Amino acid sequence: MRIGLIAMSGLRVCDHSLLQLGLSFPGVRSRAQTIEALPSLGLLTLAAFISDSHEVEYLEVRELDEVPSRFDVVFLSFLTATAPEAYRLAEQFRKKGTLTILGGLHVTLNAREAQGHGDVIIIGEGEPVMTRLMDDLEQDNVQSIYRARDFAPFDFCDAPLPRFDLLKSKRYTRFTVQTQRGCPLRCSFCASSIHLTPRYQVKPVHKVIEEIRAIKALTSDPFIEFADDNTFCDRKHSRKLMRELAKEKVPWFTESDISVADDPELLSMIRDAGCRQILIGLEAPSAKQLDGLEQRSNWKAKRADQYLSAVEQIQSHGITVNGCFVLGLDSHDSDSFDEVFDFVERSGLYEVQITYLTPFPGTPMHRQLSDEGRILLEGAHERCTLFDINFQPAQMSVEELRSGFHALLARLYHPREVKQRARRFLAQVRKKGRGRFASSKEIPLN
Ligand code: B12
Repeated sequence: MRIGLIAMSGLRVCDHSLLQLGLSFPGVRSRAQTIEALPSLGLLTLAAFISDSHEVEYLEVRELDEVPSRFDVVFLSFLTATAPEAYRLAEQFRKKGTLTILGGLHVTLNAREAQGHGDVIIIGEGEPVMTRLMDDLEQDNVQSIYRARDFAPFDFCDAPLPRFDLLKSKRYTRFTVQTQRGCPLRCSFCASSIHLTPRYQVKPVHKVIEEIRAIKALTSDPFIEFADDNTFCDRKHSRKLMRELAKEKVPWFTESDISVADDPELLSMIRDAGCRQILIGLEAPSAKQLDGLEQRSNWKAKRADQYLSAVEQIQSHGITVNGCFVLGLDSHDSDSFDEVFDFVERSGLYEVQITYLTPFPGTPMHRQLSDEGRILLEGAHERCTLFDINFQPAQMSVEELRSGFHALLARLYHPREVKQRARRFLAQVRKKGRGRFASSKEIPLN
């Protein structure tokens, strides 16, 4: 069989004024380029289950001028924002007689909808299903739906090496590697891997290192982005991973919760292992605003009073923090924009990311807002970009949220602020004498 793996990568934003505004700022421009540059780890992972007797090709959707006829089967991987595009593409493939298989987070959360658009849909993680799916394809006995939960649970100890070699002829310099899946926290808006996996699990360290070496074999100076939700929850695993990563000498970036700041020894190991930046979902600057957001133990609200000291602790180790804030929470009013700006000023955060509260279909947040009649356009998946509004805020009009967001973005990414944040980061590093940067020119941008 000729099998095409098609990734719907790239930045998606409907609000073009924001795009123009955003793209004129340095931080946002570099992020947009970053987003264009990452291949789909999901598809490369699935490819590892396809035997050599088949021809496999990995393609980004932007590489397609027209829908190719050369494939017998295509695997389409997409997120909510790209679901409408993916469905249109699927329709075109099916018209050409290509068997079209759909999977990923959006399909998992919206299986009934996806069923109408593909010949086959996969619900949940791909790994448990792939062996059976490939057998069925080879025997011309494919089913219309496969659910990961009907198969033996996937264990990261059995994780195959993703087929990074399929990217050989392309010029990628950034790659994703997964060291863990799932998250012990349950934030109401989260539309990430907690919806795929039944439990939090970590990948054996030797497997992570094997993946990094496979990437190093492709390109001499790769940048690694860990496709994790919360890398350092398992402290024993983290220490072992950092020790081994340090030997590989690759720069990397990851996502974590704030508790990583509790462990200075681990922070030193993280820095020595090549970490350039940790992205942390702070979500909001105060306990009042965070109340109820994390649904297991209100963890984020309980941690809010440690935010400032935690940022300083991490950054003083020479690791930049990218603090992420969500705008449009029910506790937010027109003062909230200034509160975020003031917090960023006080914290010395090196990097900031602001996004709108986004009700991804299939999440508790979406169900709540839908029940309250507060979704503006049901089914408008293309608005699930984190940079477009599709809900009625509780204490503001949609226009107030939008204009407050735009103004905050302009303030945060003003070149003067960006420079000042870099200066403050260096000052934190020098004060503690634990980092390695002599001047802002040396700060390694992710
Ligand atoms: C790396 C990453 C990216 C990369 C690469 C995306 C890609 N092509 O895979 C880039 C930078 C391009 C990107 C872009 C965007 N992203 Co992004 N991204 C991530 C991140 C950090 C990791 C994803 C990952 O690689 N996971 C590991 C792989 C192994 O898992 P997986 O892809 O889910 O695949 C598994 C299964 O889903 C399944 N599977 C997946 N596809 C298929 C297909 C078939 C046919 C089958 C059988 C199975 C299958 O099998 C795989 C193995 O189990 C997550 C957050 C996180 N920490 O997880 C956000 C995340 C996925 N992104 C998100 C968003 C919103 C976006 C953007 C819309 C942002 C924007 N405004 O443009 C765009 C959308 C572009 C798109 N592709 O649709 C949201 C998505 C929420 C949702 N449910 O839609 C997340 C969860 C972050 C968040 N803040 O909530 N992203």
